[in-house]
Amino acid sequence: MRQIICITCLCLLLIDAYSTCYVKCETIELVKNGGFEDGLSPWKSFSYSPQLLLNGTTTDFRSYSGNYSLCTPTGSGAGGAGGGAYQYVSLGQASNLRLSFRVYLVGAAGVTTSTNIAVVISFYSGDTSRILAYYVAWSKNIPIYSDFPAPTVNSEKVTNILILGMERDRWNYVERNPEEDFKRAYPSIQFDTIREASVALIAVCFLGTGANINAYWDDVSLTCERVSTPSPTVTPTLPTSQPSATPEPSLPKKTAQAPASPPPTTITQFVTEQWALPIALIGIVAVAALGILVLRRRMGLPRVGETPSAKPPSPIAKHRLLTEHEKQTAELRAAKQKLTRLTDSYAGGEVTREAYTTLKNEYEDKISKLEQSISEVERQIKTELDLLQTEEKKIQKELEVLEAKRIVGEVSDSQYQKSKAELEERLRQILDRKSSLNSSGA
Ligand SMILES: [Ca+2]
Repeated sequence: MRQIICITCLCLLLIDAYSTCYVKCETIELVKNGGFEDGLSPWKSFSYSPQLLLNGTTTDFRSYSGNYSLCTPTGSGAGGAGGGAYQYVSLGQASNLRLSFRVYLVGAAGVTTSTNIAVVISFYSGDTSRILAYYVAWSKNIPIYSDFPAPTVNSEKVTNILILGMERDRWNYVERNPEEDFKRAYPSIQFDTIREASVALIAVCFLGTGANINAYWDDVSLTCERVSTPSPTVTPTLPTSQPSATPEPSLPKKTAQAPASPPPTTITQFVTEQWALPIALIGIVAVAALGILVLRRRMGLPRVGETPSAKPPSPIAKHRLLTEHEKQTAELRAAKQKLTRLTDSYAGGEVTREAYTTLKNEYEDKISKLEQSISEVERQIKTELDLLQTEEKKIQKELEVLEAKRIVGEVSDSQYQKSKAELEERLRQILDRKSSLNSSGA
């Protein structure tokens, strides 16, 4: 097994060493942690309304790849309630920008009555900024931010684009060329003067619908092509007859990772002939060591110097819906207590009839709204529990089928162990999710 890994690594490394030396353009991922497997970092989460905090959060409830995605939640609010997350990216001398992402829309897609869900890319050049807002759901008369034009209108600084064909309750894939969109939207601005950008994912609901219209995001990617240097480790020892490229004086400060211009072909050939083999050899040792390490981990063996230990169970975080349910139930209890006190005070002659009537109407109105809202949350909890129940049954069935396959010899022992571990892990996640929802009494 180790030999196979080493040979594979050697082949990959040789291909890599040669392609590094010859390929002059490389595709660079500008978004960090676009799959949300490393928590939120370096994304910054934000809440649309300071009154109702609904920051974007990572969740293991749903993911397209890996275990996590970003959930941009929405709430009920006439001024807009929702949230999201954003991160800044350094474009440098980028060309051929390509944006792609997966989005799972719960209950809203395309043109809606009250919900905006979008990826907003802001491009910065000096003091100016220009914005492309890619909507996957829009309420055509309500701008996503108060200083933006309505979705169906564009302004000097904001261009709104509705992405059609989105479907509810499934993962949608979106791919765009923001560079082309930018050039079309802002023909008077030279794209290559843009050096920085921010990518924001956001969902907002503008009415008190109480509907569950969250969005989940995964595999967010913004790539560009940049001219690559052959190999940074050998550059300093190259013959110095060719001066290294200097940045154009008109450009703003370059970031640390901004690459230099490619050396002439003669230098590339020199690097190939003189350095490819030593680089390949160093790489082989490193990658082979890594391969063995990965293999040991896959087989469940501890790292050298590491004592095997059982993974401590992570505490089960309370589900957002459950928190909301508890909060609203407490508010309802308080409102009912106040109404009882008011009625008693009126009966005892402490409160005038007029004050009693006014406050009574207010409390009754509040109680009625809270009761409606609570029953909506309970409905959502029930829906999620039903989904989890279905998924749990499915996995149980898959486990039974797997067991049968092992008995009849259709799967090898190692395949069986691997599949079983995967299924049990999925089952564990579902049970955790159920526990996080379960004390609601819904
Ligand atoms: Ca993910």
